[in-house]
Amino acid sequence: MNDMHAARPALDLEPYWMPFTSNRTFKHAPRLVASAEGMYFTTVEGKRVLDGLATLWCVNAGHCHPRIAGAIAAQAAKLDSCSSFSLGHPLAFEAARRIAAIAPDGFDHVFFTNSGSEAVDTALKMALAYHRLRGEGSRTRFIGRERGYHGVNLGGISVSGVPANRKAFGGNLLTADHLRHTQDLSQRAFVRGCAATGADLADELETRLIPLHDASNIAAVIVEPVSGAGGVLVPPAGYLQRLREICTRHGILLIFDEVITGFGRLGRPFATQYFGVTPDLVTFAKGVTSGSVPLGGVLASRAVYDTFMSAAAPGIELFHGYTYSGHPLAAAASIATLDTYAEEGLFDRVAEMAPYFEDGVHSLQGLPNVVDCRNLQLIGAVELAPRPGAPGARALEVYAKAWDRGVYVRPIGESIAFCPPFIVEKRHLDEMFGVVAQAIREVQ
Ligand code: PXG
Ligand code: PLP
Repeated sequence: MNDMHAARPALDLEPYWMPFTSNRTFKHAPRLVASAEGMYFTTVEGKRVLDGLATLWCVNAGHCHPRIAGAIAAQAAKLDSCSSFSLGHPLAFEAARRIAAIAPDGFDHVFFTNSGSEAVDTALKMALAYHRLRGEGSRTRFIGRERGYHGVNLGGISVSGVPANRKAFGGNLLTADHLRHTQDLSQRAFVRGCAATGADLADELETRLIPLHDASNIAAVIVEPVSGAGGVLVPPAGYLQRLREICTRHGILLIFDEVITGFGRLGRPFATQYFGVTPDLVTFAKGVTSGSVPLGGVLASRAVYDTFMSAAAPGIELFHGYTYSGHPLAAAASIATLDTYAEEGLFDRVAEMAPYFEDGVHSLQGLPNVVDCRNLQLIGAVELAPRPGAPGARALEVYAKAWDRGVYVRPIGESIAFCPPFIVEKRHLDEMFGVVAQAIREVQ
């Protein structure tokens, strides 16, 4: 037997400390993917699995798109690395221009990071420095929202509202307070799109949090326009408008964390445009490269950017940046991704597929233990009643059964999230919702 046919040594799973994973469980029964194309993963055993979550809410153009893969390969052979600290390369500028071109009016400047978590911490730091430059350095407190997810860095978990992501890290987080989340199944369940009631939940910013802390101490409010990792919570109609009005009245910056909603998830480039509400800073990541190379960033409104350019002392305006900010491979990947979105009309496709997707999500109503179905454009979730004494167990079991039957979706608490790539077809949605329905029926 020559080497070509020798059995490969068994893969050693031990050294990799896996993120957001039960390492002790996973390593007994690993799920390993070898390759992917379009809507499907192929596992190391050769099984095809439909990707119902765009990997982790990011592969909007579908897997291994030849145009994106080709651009990355070509760039790796041409200029593999270049600093953006008092140096540059044309592609990073071009990527910023292309992103600003599809951003909401007035967002002309892009600061690059490598992830959504870094984008969030960057936006929080920009807010602090912005107020200080304007002589309002007492504005240091942030307002987030319960069930909000803003990444895992220390700034992000300070404003996030997922208890498990905060509790092990103690009391030394940034000073923050939190709005209530918008879910209330006694008032709003099985709603298609935005609920007609609940916008008044935004008012507690003005009736409770601003009186308590005083606006002069508050730097920014940060929310996801549609919260994703907190369980897919769609905002009530008018809710985001009210937050905007209150922030404006009190000189508080509004940050939209568009790490999931950015780059087409709601059928427009950003949720900002979908909802017609304009924040002061927008964070993004994921879909900017369709998940192919790590990249994130912050879009700054003209007023924020101009404040730095006019009020900062001569020299560096913002003492912040990452070794890989504006990395050539990420810049090349993002330009190719934006070309792909435009040429294939993928944001319009989201809006086209949304009604069929909505019907699929709501087809799960009436199955055992289903207490809610919700959706907006190409993001949705089904929520199950918790099993007494075993929170989250039902959703985890549905996830595992669906995987075994060749469909990947994500369990979040009691919910199962759906967030397919934009190239999804009706037959894929039939497969995804069919398999999940079967799994829900089987889970007790
Ligand atoms: N903000 C939002 C709104 C996000 O969805 C981040 C920030 C952080 O991005 P990075 O690139 O640092 O992961 C995210 C990321 C989940 C899950 O549980 C969701 C995300 C990341 C990991 C897990 O579904 N979203
Ligand atoms: N730690 C050390 C010792 C470093 O030298 C650097 C960057 O130079 C960092 C952390 C930050 O790394 P990054 O710029 O990739 O975020």
